[in-house]
Amino acid sequence: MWRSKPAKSVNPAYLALGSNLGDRRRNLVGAIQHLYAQPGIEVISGSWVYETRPVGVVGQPDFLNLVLAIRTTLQPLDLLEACLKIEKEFGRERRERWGPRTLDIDVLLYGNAVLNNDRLTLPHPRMQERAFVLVPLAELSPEIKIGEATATDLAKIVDQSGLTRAIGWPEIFAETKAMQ
Ligand code: GSY
Repeated sequence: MWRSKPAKSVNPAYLALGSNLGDRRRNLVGAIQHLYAQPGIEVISGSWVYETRPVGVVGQPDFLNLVLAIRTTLQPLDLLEACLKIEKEFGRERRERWGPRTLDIDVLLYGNAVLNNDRLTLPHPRMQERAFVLVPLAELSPEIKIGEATATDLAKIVDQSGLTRAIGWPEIFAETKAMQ
């Protein structure tokens, strides 16, 4: 008897992108373009791109950071793999744990999933301390919960002094489309 395959579930997720080496804007636009082209990922929207002071290793260049809202049929580890593959295409070498990078893509949230294994922790373990993640996330989804608190509540209590709005999402979206 012929049976149709069960439909894959579609899950909301959030990705944080950052770059502080090379042509940072081009790195982000290129990464977003790759995400648009990725089967199983639908990019829904993006935050402002922020110019941000580095957290962790000081003395490295400032970052450009943004957060993307996506919908995906990929399972969390497959989504992570897809992000790592795109990072690799942009020549990222993991030279220094907290050091400079051409492109970083972190999976922040995947629906309400709570996961803790050697490859992926969800929600992202350091997102609650990072203004460069919380501020753009709160912009996209003010009420989204990270544990018990909303992104907006958490964004209010982190130090936002190293963040400046640099490029609006419509401009980045247009550049992504022009690249195709
Ligand atoms: O974990 C992301 C890489 N990263 C960043 C970043 O993306 N932005 C800022 N401002 N500081 C950072 N430190 C690290 S590590």
